[in-house]
Amino acid sequence: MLQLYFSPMACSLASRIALTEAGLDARYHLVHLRTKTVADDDSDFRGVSPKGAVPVLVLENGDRLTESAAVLQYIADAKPEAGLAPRIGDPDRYRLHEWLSFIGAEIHKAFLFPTFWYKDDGSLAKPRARITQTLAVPSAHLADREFLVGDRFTVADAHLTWALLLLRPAGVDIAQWPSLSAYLARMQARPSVRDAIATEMELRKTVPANPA
Ligand SMILES: N[C@@H](CCC(=O)N[C@@H](CS)C(=O)NCC(=O)O)C(=O)O
Repeated sequence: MLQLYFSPMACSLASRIALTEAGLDARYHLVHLRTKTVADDDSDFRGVSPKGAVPVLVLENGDRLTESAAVLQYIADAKPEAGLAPRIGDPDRYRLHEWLSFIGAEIHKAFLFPTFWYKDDGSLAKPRARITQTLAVPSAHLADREFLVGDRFTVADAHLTWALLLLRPAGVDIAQWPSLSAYLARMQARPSVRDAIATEMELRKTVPANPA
């Protein structure tokens, strides 16, 4: 069985959504990110991954995969019939990769990560200015599309849904982009998304707040 190391409402939420959409069973291990400990047994999370970051997906053969873009594509390819990623060789597969990279680098690492880890210590003015420019890209793309890639839900949508959810606590009101607000509402209406959020919000009450 696959295993996912996650932290409540961290970027690993996208992997939980993908696993749920794929109908794949998995064992979930909660990680405390600030102390880098695994809640199961208080062990050092860096022993699982030296990166000390979630998500970590433990594969059936025991190998450990990190990086949301890789983990999400692995989950999609583990259940191709769920259609969570275009097949390899389909030109849209590169569009999927394009979006996963954009969300991971331009929204997560360029904005959410510093905002949640460094709080507002005066160094965040530039990322705050830039995020408006960044979000104009998916906003324009989604103005006349239901999903990021093709005409069905993919793991890129799982990733963007997580990022949009975190923007509000990061101080960005996405109401200024009606297509993004409408998209997030559509995504939150999906049972997989709703269930994943409900599970992690419940767990979040029991653990210290997580950075992004
Ligand atoms: N590039 C990685 C970033 C993963 C990441 O930064 N995860 C955050 C949670 S959203 C984390 O675990 N941070 C802890 C740390 O970096 O120390 C990915 O896309 O998966």
